[in-house]
Amino acid sequence: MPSSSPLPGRLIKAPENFIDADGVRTVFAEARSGRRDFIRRAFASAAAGAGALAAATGVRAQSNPVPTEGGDANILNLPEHTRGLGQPVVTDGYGKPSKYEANVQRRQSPGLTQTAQSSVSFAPLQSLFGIVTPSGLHFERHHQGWWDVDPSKHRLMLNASDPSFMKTPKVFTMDEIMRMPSVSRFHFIECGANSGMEWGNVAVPTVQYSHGMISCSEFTGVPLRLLLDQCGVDYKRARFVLGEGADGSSMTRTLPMEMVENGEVLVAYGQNGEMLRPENGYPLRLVVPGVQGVSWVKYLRRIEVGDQPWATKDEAIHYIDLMPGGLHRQYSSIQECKSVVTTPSGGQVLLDKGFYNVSGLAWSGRGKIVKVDVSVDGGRNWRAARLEQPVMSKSLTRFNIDWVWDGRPAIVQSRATDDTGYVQPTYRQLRAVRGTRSIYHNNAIQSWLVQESGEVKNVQLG
Ligand SMILES: Nc1nc2c(c(=O)[nH]1)N[C@H]1C(S)=C(S)[C@@H](COP(=O)(O)O)O[C@H]1N2
Ligand SMILES: [Mo]
Repeated sequence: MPSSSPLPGRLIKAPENFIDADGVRTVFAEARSGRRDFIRRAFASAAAGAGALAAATGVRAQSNPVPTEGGDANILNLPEHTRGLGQPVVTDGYGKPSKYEANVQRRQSPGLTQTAQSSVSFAPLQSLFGIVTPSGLHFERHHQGWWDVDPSKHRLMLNASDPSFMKTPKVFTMDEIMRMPSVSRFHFIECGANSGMEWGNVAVPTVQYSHGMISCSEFTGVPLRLLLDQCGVDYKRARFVLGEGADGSSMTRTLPMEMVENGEVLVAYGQNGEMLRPENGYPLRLVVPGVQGVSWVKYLRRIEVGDQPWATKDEAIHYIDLMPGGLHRQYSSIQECKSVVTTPSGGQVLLDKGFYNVSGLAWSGRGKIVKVDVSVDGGRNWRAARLEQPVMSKSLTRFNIDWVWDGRPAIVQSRATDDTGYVQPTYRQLRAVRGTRSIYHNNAIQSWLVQESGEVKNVQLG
């Protein structure tokens, strides 16, 4: 920030706890009785009550202002940690975040799902820096709960729907897979249903719930192509691949062979330098760059090759897009170019006029981000944000831009462009093609209204 700039504005971080245990029970009861806008109302009442209070207390602790006279006690009085002996090494064989960061948690959206086994937890995007999602904060989507699978007993089988498509079907142990030549790549995974609650109208208050079904990691594994080559696949005839998970959800998804042939699809065991977390498919999962999360089969136990798509339950009944004419789109798997401002974002409060670093994330399932424009006036004027390095294909990209808030209402938006030239659409443009009854693949421009009070609200422009 140049020294001539106004003072940095202070900001209350988004309240992380909206609802207590009682609130969650109420929301579940309302959901069961079929009331439609239960999520929005639950959030609204919770934010007005406990949430707002917690936030107000939180900001005092966070900002801890320097006194104008008499000196700063935080400098003048040497704290215990300067005078005493610190903790020894290996207090924790596996380290944890600071206790002061305990509020940064992945969270379930109250009332969204009826069971916690077939559910979603959202990553706290408002609290993260850069592009990597810490593994313990990675969003989760399980159709039938997660397992900690014993890697010594886990097997990956490769076979074909017709014996003539594959010379030698094989079974691999984890040990065999981990001894093969590996690659490590940064990719985002986004659930196709991310932002899905917002199709019809504004539904959730914070970026954690509107966009938190995305995460980005460095994945390590073996290109699936390598395993198929070892089995002697007839690529002329076997044009499709099926991945199958070992959990009770029978998660099975078809991939076109082109995605595998170019070496991008990985059979991965590594995530951010260590083994996958159990919640994310330990010990083996598919990494399918650019494609919606459901195809990233966890607890991967079988790959089948065939000459046509399988139309499994997760691609015939679920993960289809209802179009305005009443027809469904099927196999719409690529996550199109999208972005979101994570600060300032819904639930946060700007306390002063002045300088703010507007920061956010952009991504595209088709390649690299080449540009992110930011508007603070609801899309009338746009300025190009700085893209922070590294900018990688089918990965998250961090963007930042300076903004001086003059204290008047402002609508903050970001609009990403990828290297195919595709520009992220407005809600109006997206709904003109897709209608309002979809669940999946909502990549519309997100709007955050900064009110005169400084409170930031999720809004949609007509
Ligand atoms: N075996 C298995 N794989 C699965 C699922 C599942 O329930 N079981 N859920 C899918 C869905 S819908 C998504 S969005 C991603 C979520 O991956 P994560 O939990 O690592 O974030 O996993 C996919 N792979
Ligand atoms: Mo998903």
